[in-house]
Amino acid sequence: KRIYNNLLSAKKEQRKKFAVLIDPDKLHLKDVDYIIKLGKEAAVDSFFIGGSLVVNDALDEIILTIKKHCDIPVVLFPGSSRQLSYKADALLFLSLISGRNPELLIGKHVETAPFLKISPLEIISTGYMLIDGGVPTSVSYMSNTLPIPADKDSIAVCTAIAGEMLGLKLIYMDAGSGAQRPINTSMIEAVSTAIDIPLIVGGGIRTPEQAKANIKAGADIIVVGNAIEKDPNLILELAAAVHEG
Ligand code: 1GP
Repeated sequence: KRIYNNLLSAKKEQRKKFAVLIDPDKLHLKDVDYIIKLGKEAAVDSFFIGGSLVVNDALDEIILTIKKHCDIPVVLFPGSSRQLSYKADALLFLSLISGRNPELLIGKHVETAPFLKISPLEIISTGYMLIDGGVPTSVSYMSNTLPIPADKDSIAVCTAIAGEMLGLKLIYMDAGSGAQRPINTSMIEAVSTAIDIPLIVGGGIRTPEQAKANIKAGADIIVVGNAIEKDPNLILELAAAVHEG
């Protein structure tokens, strides 16, 4: 449980973490080298890999390229049960607890459990909460679920507490990739004070100021994908803002 234990000790010591999200559909293999170079320079804490669809077969190749050049952990953040690679270090075993689609609460988990059980991957059970980010997101469409309204902090809090009580090891609050509005800091603050497990926040974060505000509000890990796809150099400033705490 190397990766999860590391997250727990980082939380205890107030060391905040920054993850770069790589969507194999959006990032070309030829650009991965540059992202890795910047990731090393910025001491990025992990690469999350996944997307809503992933229609190409670059998953393994991207992971192998990362592994060849650095030892930054690679964590699968799967948009579907097909996004599995034994080359990664860990997998977020996502339960979409903000939604009411049984397939994404337990169905897919039953189907994939026997494969994951024998895999070398560290499996980290994660309560995934979709929060309304202003525009309909791919996740919302693909999962056939409604996100939690952006101003309903109490619903988010109760959902996160329920996830923690069910034994989930992480809570991931996501406004969805490319969200118009990232999650309100008031909601992040309310959720982070209500739970003891690490809190991941992502979706629509574009600036170091936003990343810092989320950290100050109680997020333990910040994930950015879209903004980095547009301007990879942002990795340096975003990671610095998060690591400064
Ligand atoms: C999406 O939380 C991630 O699932 C990251 O979102 O791509 O908008 O940074 P962005």
